[in-house]
Amino acid sequence: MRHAQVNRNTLETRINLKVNLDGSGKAVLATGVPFLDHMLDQVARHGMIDLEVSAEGDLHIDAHHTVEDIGITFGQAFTQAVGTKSGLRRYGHSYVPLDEALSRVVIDLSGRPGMEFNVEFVRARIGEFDVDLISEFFRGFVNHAMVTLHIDNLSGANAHHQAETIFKAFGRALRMAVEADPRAAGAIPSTKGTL
Ligand SMILES: [Mn+2]
Repeated sequence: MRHAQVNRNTLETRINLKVNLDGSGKAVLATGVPFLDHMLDQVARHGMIDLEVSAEGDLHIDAHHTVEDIGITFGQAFTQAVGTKSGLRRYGHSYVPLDEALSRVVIDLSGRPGMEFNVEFVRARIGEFDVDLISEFFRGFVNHAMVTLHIDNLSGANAHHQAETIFKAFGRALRMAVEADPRAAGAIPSTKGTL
């Protein structure tokens, strides 16, 4: 089982996160940000990973620190859980539609943080949730998971749908990238011999 637990405490947030990359899609989420819980539930379900997140953040200011720091903590736990990446597929991609919305997410467990985020949300807020925080979440993840992540929203007329297709496609791309490649015979998937 590839799993990890990270506790991350700052003056802004206290986060406890557990991830199991070989899970069954079970999520236990109490981030204090209901829309983020809804999105992380998609990552777990469609990524077939088990995810437990509890957070106490400075929500009296806004959700910024909490969302960003959960991305960071998830990235740290992911790095631990994925280990040397030997025998893995390394690359993952997915297209996910939801009615009129369509997003594509492509991931490379490259060992180098990099993000291309091409998303124009049709609204600034989804309920109480500020859509700017979605890129903050992924940037936090990318910087600590040390992955290359391309996120493109290709269509959408509803911001909730746009967000949901992004998180679902992210989960599915992640699942593909961390899957064992039965033909790789445990080799590191790089001609450099390291990732
Ligand atoms: Mn929804």
